Amino acid sequence: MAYIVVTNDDGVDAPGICMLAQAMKAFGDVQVIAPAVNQSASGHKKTLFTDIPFKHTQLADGTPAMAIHGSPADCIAVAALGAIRWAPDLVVSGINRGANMGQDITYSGTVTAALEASIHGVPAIAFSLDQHDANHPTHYQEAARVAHAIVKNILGRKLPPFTILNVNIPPVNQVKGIRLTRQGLREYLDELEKTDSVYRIVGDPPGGRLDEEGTDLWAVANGYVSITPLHLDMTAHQFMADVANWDLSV
Ligand SMILES: [Mn+2]
Repeated sequence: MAYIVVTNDDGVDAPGICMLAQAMKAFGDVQVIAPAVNQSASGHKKTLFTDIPFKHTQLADGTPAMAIHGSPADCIAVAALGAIRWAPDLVVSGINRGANMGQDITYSGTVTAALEASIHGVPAIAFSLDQHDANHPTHYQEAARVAHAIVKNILGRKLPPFTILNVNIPPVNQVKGIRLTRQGLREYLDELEKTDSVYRIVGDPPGGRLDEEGTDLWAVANGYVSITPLHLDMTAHQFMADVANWDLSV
C-alpha cells in the first residue's frame, strides 16, 4: 500500500484534483492538501513569517482535504513540516487546467509544488492537461487514466535528488502514446490593459514552437503525452566556460 499526497494550483475545488485523487486511491492511502483558492501562476512562492490559515474540507466527491491559504509550494512545505502524515511515497500535483510546458514551468504552481516536494526528498510528478477551458470532470477522464498508468510504473522507483517529472497531456479522448521530451519554447501572447491606476496582463493563451521534434510542445501538439524530467539546479552549465573567460575581478 502506497501513501500518496495530492496537491494542485487550481485550488481544492477544481475538478482536476478530484479526478487525480480518485485515480491515486487505486494505489493506497491518499492525502489531499491544496490551496483554498486558485493559485495558478503563483510560481515557487514561499510564505514566511506570515499567517497561513487552513481548514479541513472535502473535494467534490467527498474526499477529505486540507485547504491552505497559501501557494502550492506552501502546501507541500507545511505538509513536510508536520501538517499531515509525512513522508509519502509520492507527491502528485494537478491535474492542472492548462499545459505547463516550455518556460511555463517557473510560473506554474503545479510544477513548483512538485519541485518543493523534491526539496524535501520526495519523488514528485506534475500533471497538466492542455485545455484551458476544461471545467467538467469528463475533460479530465483521459488525463486521469494517463496519471494512473504513469504512477503505476513510477511508484517504487527512485528519482535523483531535486528531480521531478513534468507530464503534459493533450486534450484528446484517446492519446496516441507517450514521448520522453525536453523543455520546448513557449511564445507568450500577453497584452497590457491599463486604466488610471491598474495594469492587467491579458491576451490569448500562449503559443510556442510546435515543430521542434523532441520537445514537450511538439509531443502534445501531435497527440502524445509528454514526460519531461526537470531538475531544480538552474545553473547554465554550458555557459560557464564562456563566463570563466571573462576575466572577472572585483
Ligand atoms: Mn493552474
